[in-house]
Amino acid sequence: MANLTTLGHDATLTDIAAAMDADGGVIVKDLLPETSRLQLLDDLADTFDQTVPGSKSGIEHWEGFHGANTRRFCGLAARSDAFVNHALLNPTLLAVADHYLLENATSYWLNTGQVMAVGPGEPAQYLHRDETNWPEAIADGREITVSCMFALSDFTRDNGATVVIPGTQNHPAEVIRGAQFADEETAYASMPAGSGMIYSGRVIHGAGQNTTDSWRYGMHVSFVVGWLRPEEASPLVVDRSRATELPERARELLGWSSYHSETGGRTWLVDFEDASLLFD
Ligand SMILES: O=C(O)CCC(=O)C(=O)O
Repeated sequence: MANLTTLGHDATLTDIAAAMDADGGVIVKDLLPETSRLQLLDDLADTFDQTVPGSKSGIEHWEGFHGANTRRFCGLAARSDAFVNHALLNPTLLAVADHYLLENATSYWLNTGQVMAVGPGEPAQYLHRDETNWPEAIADGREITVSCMFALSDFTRDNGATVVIPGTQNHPAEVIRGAQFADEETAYASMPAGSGMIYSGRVIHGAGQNTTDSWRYGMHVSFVVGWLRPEEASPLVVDRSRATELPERARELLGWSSYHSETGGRTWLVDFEDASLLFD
């Protein structure tokens, strides 16, 4: 079995980037303060209870990906201040996103904030790369998306801890949807509740098999370069009145701001102006 490095809450960006460069992913303990983790569980409890396990897509390939006994839902910034203040604006995660994504873009935004709760008896998800969502944009050596899987409950090998294949972030750029690796190449993001596994959009990974009778409660937060369209249409969910209540940086990350490329291109404007001016 392979391993991922586990770092403490006070890990520096240098430590985190060194582990990510080596393996494609790194576990940071206590990435979420305990009070925020409990608040998140409380804020999301009703939606969790109301969410029917399985895929809403109706598309065979996505049904397999989403899992028949996995509960998924988004719109977390609309539902929880704790999500905004401690996950979306998590300083460690933003420092990592700055480090990898600002090499390839002048800004980035939220790709998705998503509960991924793997239920009892769920088989392992097929292995994939997150960047596969933008097949037209993938390129060797270029990071377009960075993710974090926050453990809202303990993650263990038995309950579906994320499976990661360290080193595969350096394999050639190609669409990966389903791949096989030997046991000795495979790591499991086993981590205590409150930890986060921060990982490259290029590393091959997937949800593990849950052989227990309880739920593995994960929350995925990912960012994507500002010149690509995110998976989740955040500004259509976090409406303007909710956005007004949020810190400016949170609003920008949720799409209430525009993209300005280094060479002068401008997109996602409101009547030729930066979308953030709506709040002036
Ligand atoms: O739930 C997990 O551990 C990973 C899931 C995942 O990678 C995904 O659905 O994109």
